[in-house]
Amino acid sequence: MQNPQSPTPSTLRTTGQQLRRRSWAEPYKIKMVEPLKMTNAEQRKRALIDAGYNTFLLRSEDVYIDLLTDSGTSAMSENQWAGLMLGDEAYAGSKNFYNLEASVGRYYGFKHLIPTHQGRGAEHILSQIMIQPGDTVPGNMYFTTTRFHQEKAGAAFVDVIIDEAHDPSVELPFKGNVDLNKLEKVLKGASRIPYVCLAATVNMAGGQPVSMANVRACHELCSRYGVPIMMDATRAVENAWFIKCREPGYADKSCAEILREFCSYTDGATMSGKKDALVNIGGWLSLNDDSLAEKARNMVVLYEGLHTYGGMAGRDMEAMARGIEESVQDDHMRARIGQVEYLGDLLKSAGVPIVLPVGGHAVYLDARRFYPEMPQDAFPAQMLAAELYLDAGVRAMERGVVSAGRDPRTGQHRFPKLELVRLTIPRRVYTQAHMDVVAESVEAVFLQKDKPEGLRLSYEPEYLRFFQARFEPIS
Ligand code: P61
Repeated sequence: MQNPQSPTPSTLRTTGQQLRRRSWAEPYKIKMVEPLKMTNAEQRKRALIDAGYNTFLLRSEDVYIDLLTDSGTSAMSENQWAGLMLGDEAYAGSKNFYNLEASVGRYYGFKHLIPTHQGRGAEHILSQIMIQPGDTVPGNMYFTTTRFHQEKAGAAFVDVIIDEAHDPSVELPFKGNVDLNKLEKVLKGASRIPYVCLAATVNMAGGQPVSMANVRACHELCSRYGVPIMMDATRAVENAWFIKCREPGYADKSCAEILREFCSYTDGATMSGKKDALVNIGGWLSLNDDSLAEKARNMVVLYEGLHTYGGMAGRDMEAMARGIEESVQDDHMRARIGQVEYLGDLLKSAGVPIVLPVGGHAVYLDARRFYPEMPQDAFPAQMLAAELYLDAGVRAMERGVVSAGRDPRTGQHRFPKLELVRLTIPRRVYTQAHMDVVAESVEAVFLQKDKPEGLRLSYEPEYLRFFQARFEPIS
């Protein structure tokens, strides 16, 4: 798919007087570096066994290129670091809270801001104040922590994303879209729907965006049924960038303008500041409704902290206020999404099976096509993430049957259609050369002649099992 916005070609004259087109480069230079430890195959094998074949349980010092997540792993700017020194650590009414409130109001447009320690803190509070046992919450594909809090509050989650989102090979510009027919069916049929949960972008589908036309249509439909839309705004700026690049009528609008319009079709949002907002910790819940916001403020003091810090230090709120402003800059987004696209293009041209089109924060490998013979209950994606680590010390994340967990009613594995491994790119951290190394390693693993048989669970925790589960090889 052509991305009209990504290269801003300038022309450079070479000595031969030929015109050569150059694509973009990052809009920053590197001021401080963090050394990486190199390991050999024997050390990695030992580390993997110690970690029970779970990349979440590896020590980060044993990892060469860490693509586990883009969550809290971004590099902050000099402006953000300077902001840390301006932390006002008063227990109540920190000036940094008001800066954060202003920044969220300006760029996202919501009325009330309730800070939380990270995204799941906001999800917990939202679920507790809005959901009653027996409710139904429709959403455009599940996310692990989001669905967990909805189910814990007594709701059943119903997936209303378009069917194509479950097929890694279908190329559509807005594969995160809600299927309006599916949604209307749920709106008509379910006894009580506290809200529709709309993620932008959709993490588990491969970082796929939602179009402006789709969120507008959702808004119209939900308004008819009197049901609010609560957005998962974790990567909404990346979503806005895709709208700019792919949706007719938005090429000349800024990312910031698009984000405001998108949010205007929703009634509130949960946010993990650890992604788009370029900070290492923090989150928030935003609401337009006054009485709901009052309930949330009552809850936040129980679980997070006072309503003017919600689990964050003053300095962290300042870094996030500044990070939000940087996150909506077009030059930043062009480089951010461009780097992900670069890795995706390398893998695509090497014939490696990936989710198409390449999404916002990560390239997703289709583990089923790496190991076509392996049954899903031998955890192909978990196995693939382990093999990638063994090959070159690249850490990735399983996003398949392990992440999907067990159905709380039947206790059986939930078998998702997508059995993926996520190569997640932290913001402003790695170079193009790192991406080249990753692509070579993934290709080598794809071409391996001796395919592993898979894994079996040796320890399974009760909640969100993928974080702490342990495995051993079947053979
Ligand atoms: C991630 F393996 N994401 O992608 P918190 N919504 C969305 C997220 O992506 C998200 C949260 C809410 C993580 C961290 C993580 O199964 C996992 O600030 C779209 O992490 O609480 C987090 O935000 C929650 C990794 C979370 C996982 C859950 O890597």
